[in-house]
Amino acid sequence: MARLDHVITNIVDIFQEYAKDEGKKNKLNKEELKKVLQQEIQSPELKGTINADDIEESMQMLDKNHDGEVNFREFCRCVSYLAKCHYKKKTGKEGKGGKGGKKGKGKEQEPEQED
Ligand SMILES: [Ca+2]
Ligand SMILES: [Ca+2]
Repeated sequence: MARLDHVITNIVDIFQEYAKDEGKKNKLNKEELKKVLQQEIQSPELKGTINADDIEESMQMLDKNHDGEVNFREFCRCVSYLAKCHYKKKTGKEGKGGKGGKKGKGKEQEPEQED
């Protein structure tokens, strides 16, 4: 499989796998979100960006339509947010948080329209 095929398939698979665990099958509740973050993110850099230990805060950050759960659209935002953080770090552009790891979590929220 080509790399982007792989990435996209993975995003969908991961979401579905965790979302179907309990409650609504097409949404991640707090527990499900926590599991995803704990199990599917290993890099310390990304873990620092969205913290599974502070699940309330992560949920608030991701739950744009305030229904208390993360739907697929919100999950995609989460993934793209992580990708952007990684990109910034790699290129050293913007949010000059680079060099020597452990910086506070990047809290800048983009202005985004509500759903
Ligand atoms: Ca669910
Ligand atoms: Ca939501």
